[in-house]
Amino acid sequence: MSTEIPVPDIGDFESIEIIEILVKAGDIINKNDPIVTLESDKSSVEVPSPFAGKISSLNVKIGDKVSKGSVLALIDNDELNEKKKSESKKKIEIEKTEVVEKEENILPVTEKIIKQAESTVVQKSKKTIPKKSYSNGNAADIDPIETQEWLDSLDAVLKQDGNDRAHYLLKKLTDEAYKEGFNKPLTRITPYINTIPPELEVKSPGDQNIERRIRSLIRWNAAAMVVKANKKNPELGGHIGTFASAATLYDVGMNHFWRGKNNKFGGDLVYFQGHSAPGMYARSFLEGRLSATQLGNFRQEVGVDGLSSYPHPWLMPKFWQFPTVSMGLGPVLSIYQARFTKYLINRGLIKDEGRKIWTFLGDGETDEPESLGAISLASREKLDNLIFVINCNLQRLDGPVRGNGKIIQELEGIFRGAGWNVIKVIWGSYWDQLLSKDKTGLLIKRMNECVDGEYQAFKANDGSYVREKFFGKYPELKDLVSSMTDRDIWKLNRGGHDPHKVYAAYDEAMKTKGKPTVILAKTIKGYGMGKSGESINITHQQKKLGEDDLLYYRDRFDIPLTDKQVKNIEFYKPDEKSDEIRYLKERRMKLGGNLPERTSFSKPIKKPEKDIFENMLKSSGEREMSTTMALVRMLTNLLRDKNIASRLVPIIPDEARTFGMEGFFRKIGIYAHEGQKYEPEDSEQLSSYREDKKGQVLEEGITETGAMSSFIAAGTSYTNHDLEMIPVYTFYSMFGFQRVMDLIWAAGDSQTRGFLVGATSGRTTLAGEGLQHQDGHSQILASTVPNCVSYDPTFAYELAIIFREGLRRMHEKQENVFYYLTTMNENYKHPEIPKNCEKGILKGMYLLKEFNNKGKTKVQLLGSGTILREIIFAAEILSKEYNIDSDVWSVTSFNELRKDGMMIERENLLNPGENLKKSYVEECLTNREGPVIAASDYMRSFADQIRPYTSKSFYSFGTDGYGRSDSRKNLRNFFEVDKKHIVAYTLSALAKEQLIPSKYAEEAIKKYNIDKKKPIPTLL
Ligand SMILES: Cc1ncc(C[n+]2csc(CCOP(=O)(O)OP(=O)(O)O)c2C)c(N)n1
Ligand SMILES: [Mg+2]
Repeated sequence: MSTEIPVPDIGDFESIEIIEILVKAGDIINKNDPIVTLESDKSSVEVPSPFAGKISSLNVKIGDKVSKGSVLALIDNDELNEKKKSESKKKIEIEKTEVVEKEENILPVTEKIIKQAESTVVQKSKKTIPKKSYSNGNAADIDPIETQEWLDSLDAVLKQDGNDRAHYLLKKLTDEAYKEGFNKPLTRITPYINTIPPELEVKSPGDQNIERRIRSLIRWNAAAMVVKANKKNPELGGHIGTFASAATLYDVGMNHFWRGKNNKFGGDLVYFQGHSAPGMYARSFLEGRLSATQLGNFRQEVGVDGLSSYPHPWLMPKFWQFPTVSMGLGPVLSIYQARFTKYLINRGLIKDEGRKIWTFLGDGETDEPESLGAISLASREKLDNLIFVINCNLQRLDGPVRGNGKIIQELEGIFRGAGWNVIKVIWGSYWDQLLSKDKTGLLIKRMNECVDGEYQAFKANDGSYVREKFFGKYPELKDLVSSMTDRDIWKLNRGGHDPHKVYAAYDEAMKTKGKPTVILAKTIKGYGMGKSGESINITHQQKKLGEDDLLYYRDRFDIPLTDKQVKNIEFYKPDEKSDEIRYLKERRMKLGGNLPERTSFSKPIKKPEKDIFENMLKSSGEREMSTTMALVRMLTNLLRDKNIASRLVPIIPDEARTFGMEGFFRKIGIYAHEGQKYEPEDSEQLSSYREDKKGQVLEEGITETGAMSSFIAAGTSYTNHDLEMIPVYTFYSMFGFQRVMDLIWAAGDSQTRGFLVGATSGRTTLAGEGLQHQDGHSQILASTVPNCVSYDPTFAYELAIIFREGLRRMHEKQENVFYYLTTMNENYKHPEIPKNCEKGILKGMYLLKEFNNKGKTKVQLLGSGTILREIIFAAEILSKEYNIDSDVWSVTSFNELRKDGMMIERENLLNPGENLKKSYVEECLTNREGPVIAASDYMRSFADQIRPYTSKSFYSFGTDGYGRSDSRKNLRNFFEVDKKHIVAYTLSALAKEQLIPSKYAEEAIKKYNIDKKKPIPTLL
């Protein structure tokens, strides 16, 4: 029995054209296999078959217009049941093999390595909480006896029934209080003490003496590296204070937690705080990964084997993984990295090995909106593979981060409010005894009331100052420390410098499930630098230490160097056989490998066969479409290529419908880690909003910063996950480079591979949207990024040739470039690809048309993007009405032409005695007649870039100035890039060149009503 396959609900559309038929009579198909592709001027979607079976007949052909309910084909039901049965069997088999494969893939050796790594993480031993004496720490307590009764009850519950029961009761109490009208929200901020009480701390299995010695050596070498460089040349700069404050935070991770990448395990990913780079180099030096010469060449990268100022994968491609020094980028990039890791796992593309992403940032860095702006995504997506460590040294560059408040408390509230697990590491072990000895509650009270400006001052002074200013405020507290010397008081350490506290916090973070963790560690900026730079406002900038300071630093950290060696600022590395070096190497070996280290073992992706692009190379006939639509069509085709399909990562910040990409929702699904818990209101429709745990589209919501971070995560997957992915991030072109340029720069530094697509581009093409939407400069911004390859194509075939080459370069040849393509929303017909133009399309220009029949005078007309069409119209008018011949060039990329021009010019200048080489622009134009007229929908400087590479007179036109709303026609007239202005300006240019009399130009200006008095649009 045959069943009809009808067109499902396609939303608001009627009479939509069939542009492709994907099955024929006799084909046996699966459920959801595409039958036809429908295309309106707004979107392109495949219609899937609702059943499996054998197509018995097709009822439509290409070019037919269909609406909801139109019958596309008949499918044979007899086959249906058979097919269904075998399909479900097959499915079970597939599922089975997947599961089996997954388990088998985890080789016993891998398990061993993972277990070994985990075994360094000691399991928490259950300890009983000793009875605490609660007391009146709150001066506002009006009935201490009643308070004590409540506290005793709590104590009893905690002892008998544990934390969960206590938490339940507290919640019940608060809920009840709210019901009764209690209107003071309970704070998300806990007292200014460590989150993990000493009794619950998991102890480090490490040898603390050796670890301290190693840490001291790293401290010395890191500081020496900066001082040495600046002694050589004070221009070089550098930072000592940042790493000095963070050394313990890094050391504990390196010795015990962060697993390296090897052939059995993917490795943890660590985003190091940019300014702490010297510390990472210093450790690598001890590990034997960097030489003393390299350390001596810190911040010297020209002509010597030196080290980058900060983490730059571009400059140290085997070492650094993530560029983090532009503050705020590390945090947001790492959140999306953690999310992308889960995406790959949920899509079944990589194994879940329990890898973690660790991110280090400064407390000052949290001022950046990028640092905190995406933290809710991390908890919403339950990123328990993500751990932030915020080094709260209370200072940034100029002074305190929150002199009048407490940054740790502020951040605790923000992160806890956003749903993170917060672990505060404020006080070191020396405080434990004092805290337990204090029966008055005043110590916590005093800790709570002091602001960061005071805490900074305490550490800039000495023990007696702390005694007087901190403990001295309450006589009870003064008594508490009366038996301690000033030296003892000075020794009261901060949590972030205490390896035990740090270990316990990291251990807890590793075990946290279902949410991300932030560790707020209190430290001292410039720790150990003494009077020259500890906890003082100028610490951040301190890069020169005098001899006395260096000697103090050596003594402070027991570095076995003589005075003379110190004065020479020598690095220190103990013998390979020393306990320290053996210990350090053994720890890394146990943890599976080096860190940081950048490698890639990904396999190249074969570029798709030509036929995937074939229908884009043909004429669209009478059909009009935009290049954005052509792109969507191309991506739909690519999803049929077995090598490419699963690797495509379409990324969109809430604009899929604008770009006609909603067809992807049904076809490949929107990634959602929890799947879809609701039936979408449009579930009956073809482009229903379908969320799926295995979904492929990253629908980011309205965040270009987030979308760009996803682009970088996907585009660097070849190194971070050894798996090549192909991100295609499509955005409103105005909200791309202009909005997230710093991230795009970081994408270049990270050697990201992928396609950025600035859709709805061009200052006059996006007509109605106006000033803040109309982009006339993203191409120029793109030209500033060295490894960004950019094009502004006009026709579908150009786009196809460029895209295919992009895939070849990035994924077959594995070149570290990324592409920027501008596409438009203007509909027009697309011609068939002319012969022999592929090379020109890729190089940046090719001859599209010649008007040769008229004779006397000729002009070279160059057009890019949509303005090429104005140029073609202008060429026709010049030929028909003025007898002027022209060569019309399609310029696909002024940016690429400029790169070629620069290169050739430089080569010629470097080889003065040799025959001059021709730039590609010259090659194209030398034997052509007449001046050059070049125009685009971008600022004039876009076309101006090639002016130096031709000896011809050159006139460029573009859209300099602010955009505004109006029709395309009016806008092109306003910006003087329409066919009329091009005709008039061409005639004027020819007159200036004395090739025609000026009266023709004057007449044209009059004829086209061009107002000579109208100011240039940049002034309007
Ligand atoms: C986007 C950006 N703005 C400004 C700077 C300059 N800068 C470098 S370090 C620094 C202060 C950092 O303070 P914090 O985050 O607290 O780190 P710390 O050195 O104290 O650990 C500033 C302003 C930068 N690197 N990036
Ligand atoms: Mg700081």
